[in-house]
Amino acid sequence: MALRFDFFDEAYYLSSYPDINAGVNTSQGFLSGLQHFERYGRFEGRVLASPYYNEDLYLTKYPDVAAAVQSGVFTSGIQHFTEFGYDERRSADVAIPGSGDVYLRKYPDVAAAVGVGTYKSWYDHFIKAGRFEGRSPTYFNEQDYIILNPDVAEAVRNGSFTSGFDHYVRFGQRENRLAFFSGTGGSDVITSFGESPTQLTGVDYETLASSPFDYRIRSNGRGEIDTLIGSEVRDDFLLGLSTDEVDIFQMNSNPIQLYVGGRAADYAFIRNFAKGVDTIQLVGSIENYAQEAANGNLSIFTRTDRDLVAVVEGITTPLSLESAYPEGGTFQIS
Ligand SMILES: [Ca+2]
Ligand SMILES: [Ca+2]
Repeated sequence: MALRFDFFDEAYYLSSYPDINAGVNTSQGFLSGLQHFERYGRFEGRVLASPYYNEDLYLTKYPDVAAAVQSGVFTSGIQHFTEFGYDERRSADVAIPGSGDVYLRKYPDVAAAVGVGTYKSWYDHFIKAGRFEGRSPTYFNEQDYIILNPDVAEAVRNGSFTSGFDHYVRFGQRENRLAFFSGTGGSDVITSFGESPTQLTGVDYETLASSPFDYRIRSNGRGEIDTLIGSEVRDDFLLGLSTDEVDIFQMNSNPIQLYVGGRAADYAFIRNFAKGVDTIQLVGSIENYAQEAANGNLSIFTRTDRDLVAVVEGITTPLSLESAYPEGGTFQIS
């Protein structure tokens, strides 16, 4: 049994447990938080050892570990993780909701390195290298977060954080900072997370630094079936985007409705939608769309072509107009 502490984060541990922090470097204390964690913390259920370890996710994902904790073989999931789980590649989903295969899809060089055994798992790469290289194991949109948070951009420049994602995981998600999650030109499963409001878009786009709510679109959803999974707080699902292709008078943008052209072969499947809290953004006006409940879900079609745009899980009554952004040609329903 080789103990694994690579994922341990000294600053995170000490700020999570002030009592341990007070004992470090005192006459009766410890040399470091790591020393405390190694000797005592991992047996005491001190599970806040890293922003990239989530005890609840670990026990939910692995019922055998949960049972072993229940019967007293281990005091906590994190004890199991340090002794066995890390080496058993059980790290696939323990870091952050929605992390995992995303990392290998986004970074083929990592997939290759894991394939030949240089790293045990995507998590092993992320912990030892990726997090210091500004890589993210989720669909968190780094560029958007940096553009909208100049103070974070500065903190990343001066080395206080390895990336905007690093800032969001440690602080931003509890500071009510808007986070963005966006996909690729293929079919994606995108999970947002955090205690801050989020925006989810299944397609690939570039945000304009000069105008953060205008986009240059790299994929328009045609042929894509994206699953967008909201968090427990407010999520805005953007299924229509205003773009930078403004007219000569700079009066109107050229809004793009995503997921049209392929009828039922392209749409966004929206999960965890909270009516009255979350919103769906579309192009044009609400009269252009038909909303129909079937099989416990709500389908949204374009009225003229009956082209499926969205299926909203668990919603059986039509959504109503919440707000509109006429300059961008978009509106929001909830
Ligand atoms: Ca996509
Ligand atoms: Ca469609």
